[in-house]
Amino acid sequence: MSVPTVPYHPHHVPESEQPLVGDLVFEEMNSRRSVRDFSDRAVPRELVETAIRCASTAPSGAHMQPWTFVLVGDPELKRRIRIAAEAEELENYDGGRLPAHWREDLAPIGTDWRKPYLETVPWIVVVFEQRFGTRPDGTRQHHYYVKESVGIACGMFIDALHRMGLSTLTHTPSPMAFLRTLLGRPASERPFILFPVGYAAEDCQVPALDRKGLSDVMVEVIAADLEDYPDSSN
Ligand code: IYR
Repeated sequence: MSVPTVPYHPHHVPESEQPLVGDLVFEEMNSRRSVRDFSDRAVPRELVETAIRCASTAPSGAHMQPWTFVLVGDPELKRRIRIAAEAEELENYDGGRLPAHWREDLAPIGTDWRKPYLETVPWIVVVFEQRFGTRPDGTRQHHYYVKESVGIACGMFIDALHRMGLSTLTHTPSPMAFLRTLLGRPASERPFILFPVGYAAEDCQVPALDRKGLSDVMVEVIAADLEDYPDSSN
């Protein structure tokens, strides 16, 4: 049984405008930064819902859409999340759970176990991966490429927030199992990333980082460069 098809109308950009559009998209995405200093300024719930709708347009294995976005605006629940996250991070940073090389790599970024922003922000969105689903008849539905699918959705969520003028941080207060119990999610779901969502604080500072350039992240490969490749034709 196959699904019916409908004509696809690709988002059209005239060829002459593509380079400019590309540059503008890059400028916008390159101006995004992860933020740890948030304002307590209110964010309408609809904006976060829109970002979640954007994220949920992501491609996914067999179109299973194996994600749940848990929205938290309740101050008491944000407080509980902060307390539990800080307990894990205290063990990471000061209890020796992070290996020395990891602590050294984080030192320039200046992070520590304290996560006050978890209470400052108007919203926390915790993205859960659904390891498997449940069909209406109660049987188990396989999910495929779950991490890839949820990772892509999270990237799109981050970009959607940024385009609306909001800020976030990809926070993984590892191990994150506490989020499943704290937020009452089923055993089929696993916390993937916790996103504090809000406006960046007015005096927000971010590390002066450079991004890798194109030549650092891209290689073009042609067959002629691969003479030694054990090809089946020779
Ligand atoms: N989850 C910890 C540690 C941490 C890890 C990495 I990799 C970072 O880029 C930043 C922090 C924390 O949030 O502090």
